[in-house]
Amino acid sequence: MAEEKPRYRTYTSPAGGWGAAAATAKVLMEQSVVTKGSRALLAMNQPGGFKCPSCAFPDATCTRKLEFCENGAKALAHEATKFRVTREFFAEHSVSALMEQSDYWLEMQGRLTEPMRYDAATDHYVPVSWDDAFALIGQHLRALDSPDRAEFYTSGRTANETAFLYAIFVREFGTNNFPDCSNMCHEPTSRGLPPSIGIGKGTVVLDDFEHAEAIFLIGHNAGTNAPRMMTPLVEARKRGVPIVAVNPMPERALVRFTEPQDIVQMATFGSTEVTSEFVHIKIGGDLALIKGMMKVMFERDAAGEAVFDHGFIAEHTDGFPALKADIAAQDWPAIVAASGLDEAQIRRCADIYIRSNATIICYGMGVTQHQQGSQLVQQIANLLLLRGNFGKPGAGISPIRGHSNVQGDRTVGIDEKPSQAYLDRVREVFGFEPPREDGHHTVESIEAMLDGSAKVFIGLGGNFVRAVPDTDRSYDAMRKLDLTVGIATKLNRGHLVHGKDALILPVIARSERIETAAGEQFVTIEDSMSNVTASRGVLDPPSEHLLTETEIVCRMAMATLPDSKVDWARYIDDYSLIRDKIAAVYPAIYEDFSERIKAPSGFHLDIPPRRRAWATPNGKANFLILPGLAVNASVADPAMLRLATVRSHDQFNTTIYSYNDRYRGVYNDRMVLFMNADDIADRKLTAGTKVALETITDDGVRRGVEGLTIIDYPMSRGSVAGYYPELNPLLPLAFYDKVSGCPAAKAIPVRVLAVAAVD
Ligand SMILES: Nc1nc2c(c(=O)[nH]1)N[C@H]1C(S)=C(S)[C@@H](COP(=O)(O)OP(=O)(O)OC[C@H]3O[C@@H](n4cnc5c(=O)[nH]c(N)nc54)[C@H](O)[C@@H]3O)O[C@H]1N2
Ligand SMILES: Nc1nc2c(c(=O)[nH]1)N[C@H]1C(S)=C(S)[C@@H](COP(=O)(O)OP(=O)(O)OC[C@H]3O[C@@H](n4cnc5c(=O)[nH]c(N)nc54)[C@H](O)[C@@H]3O)O[C@H]1N2
Ligand SMILES: [Mo]
Repeated sequence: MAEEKPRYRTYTSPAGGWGAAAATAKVLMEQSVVTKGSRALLAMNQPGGFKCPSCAFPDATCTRKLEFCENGAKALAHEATKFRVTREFFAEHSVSALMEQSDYWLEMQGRLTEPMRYDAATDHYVPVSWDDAFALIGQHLRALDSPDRAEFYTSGRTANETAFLYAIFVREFGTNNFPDCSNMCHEPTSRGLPPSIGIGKGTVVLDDFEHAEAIFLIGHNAGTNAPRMMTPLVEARKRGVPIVAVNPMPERALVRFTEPQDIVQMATFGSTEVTSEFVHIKIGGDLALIKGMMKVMFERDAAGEAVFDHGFIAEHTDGFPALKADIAAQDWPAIVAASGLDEAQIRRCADIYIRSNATIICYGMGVTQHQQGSQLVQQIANLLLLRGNFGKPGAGISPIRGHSNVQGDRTVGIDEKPSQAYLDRVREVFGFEPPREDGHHTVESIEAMLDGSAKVFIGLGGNFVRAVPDTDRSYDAMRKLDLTVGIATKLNRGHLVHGKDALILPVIARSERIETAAGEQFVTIEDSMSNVTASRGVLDPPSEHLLTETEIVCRMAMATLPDSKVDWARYIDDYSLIRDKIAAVYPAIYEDFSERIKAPSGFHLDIPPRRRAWATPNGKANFLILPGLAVNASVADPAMLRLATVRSHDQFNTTIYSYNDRYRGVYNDRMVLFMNADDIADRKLTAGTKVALETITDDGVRRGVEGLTIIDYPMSRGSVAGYYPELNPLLPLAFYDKVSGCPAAKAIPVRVLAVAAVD
């Protein structure tokens, strides 16, 4: 009998390489789309083709033969799948029965094929005509006593054209309630950076990686979540550029990587050591590291070394004396304790930073998803400002965004706190008065559902209930609503945890052709480095009953606003008319949109810090202070561990592609807890046993997750990790960054309970 393979085994090969090539082939086979999928992959991220529906990392258009990665291939294969969810499927399975199935099972059923309405009498979804679906939405929205009783969610796959119109529709309807996935993701960048450098976006472009003299990667897992980023990193490393990775988990691709598209490396089983300095930070310890590095800089400056760019600081910044005072107030024992690092390593990091004349700092969810994520992002900007690392080649700040168009959606109006200037432009261009008060972000929208003030939820993409914190309370919140609408490609839990009335509206996906009465249409997206490019699908949609997202938005508007000032019907067929309106509302960045988008590699939106121009109230870049060393509320419990919820290599957010996490050596299981050997021993536990986790809070709500298998993993001490969304029940809704509204999905205070002790 064949021996069963262990579920947990250390992955010793380099990341990427043949493992990635094999995984690409496997997922195309699983979804039965080998020929169709392979053909589509050739058009991915190519001029005239479509943009990868996975992450937001830019592609070096025109310079490489193929521009996709293993995880882009998974996203495509799952979108192009041959499996279908039909009316017969819904007739066979009640909603209660579907609730018993896993997220993975729901995903594997395939593409949605026609609009469906929930029938409470039978507890089944039943077919509904598009006309009746829109009529139901219009009826519910018009019946509300205030437009603020509706919540309009957006997930970041939505293209610019659709997101722009959705923002216009919702504002003409009368609210700024725009909870969106960015609220849970890089909102600390969008809100934290404007007071600091005058824009809530990254300042580097791909070309800067070729000129950088040092690269810092703080709190993100590029090999899994932005695999195309490995190419510039490997190239920089081959040039001898120091790469510092700051992470509580020694992520495999940060250590060793084989370029799947480097034929020589593939053939020779070669690989590149990516990180020159691995910084094994405690979860939540980054603030202490950054302040420690600055402390070294102030010490060396005091000793007469040329450490700071004094000319830049004098001409371009404000707040340097306050920063100096704040750094002087931190002592080494506290810095070492809060970061979990040796003083010597912090000094090495500072030295790498001081020696480099052009530094890029990249960061992800390990930085943003903390209770003071926005202020932590500001400290990264402080560090860069000290050496004038803005507005020169090879330098700048580089948030690694998530969804392919999450940045673009925000640029074109998905914003619960819109600027008055934008609202004025909307009034001028469309002729209605938009609401001026701030709306709800994601956490506030759940609070409004819980207190009964919200009545309607419309989700343009995404899987809201699985993505948000406090799963049990969020399910209750959703079930109180009068109407929930899921505009989606795939069935997900968000469609099963629903309001009294509920609709599932299936859409044409990114990789598919959009044919309208005006001919073939394309959409545009903005990547993480502010490049705007066109995306044209190449595949046939999976069913003739699907609509485009744009048509759905227009028809929701037509059904809701009979006296609308906007000629919605025109935009259904001709997307260039939408782009003309985007240009009219945003003349400074989108002037001549329709012309400029004709360039094969699109165009770059203006980022003023690249010119050392600062759109802040004082016209300077500002050093902003976060006193102390902690980014999360302290907890006085000696048994406490800090939990980070992370993605596996085989998922895209709430979409689970498989139960494996190859680079971390986990197979056929997602209910695991990554834990340091000493932390396991201290608790008299052993690897392989099952435990429960409980959140430490004082709000009287018990939050626990049971059945987690301990994995002995090289985590930093006091830090544990497990998978999102399975561990979302542990995240208290109240633990969020008050500047940006971003829920803390990292550094949750938890204790481990031996299973026998649970109940
Ligand atoms: N294949 C794939 N690609 C994706 C996604 C996906 O799910 N699958 N999701 C997309 C989306 S929406 C996003 S936002 C991005 C997310 O991409 P990432 O930002 O990489 O997201 P996470 O998986 O949450 O991983 C965060 C990393 O931060 C580390 N970390 C945790 N806590 C801390 C801390 O306190 N300090 C530091 N320094 N590090 C910490 C974790 O160990 C982990 O390596 O990826 C996008 N791309
Ligand atoms: N604990 C914890 N929670 C987290 C995070 C974390 O790190 N830890 N990360 C947060 C982050 S960074 C993010 S971005 C959010 C993600 O939150 P969401 O964006 O809401 O979630 P996704 O899983 O990306 O959404 C997947 C669904 O989108 C639909 N979909 C896919 N493609 C399309 C399309 O082209 N059009 C339409 N209309 N629908 C489509 C499919 O039906 C699919 O089921 O989760 C957040 N939640
Ligand atoms: Mo994200």
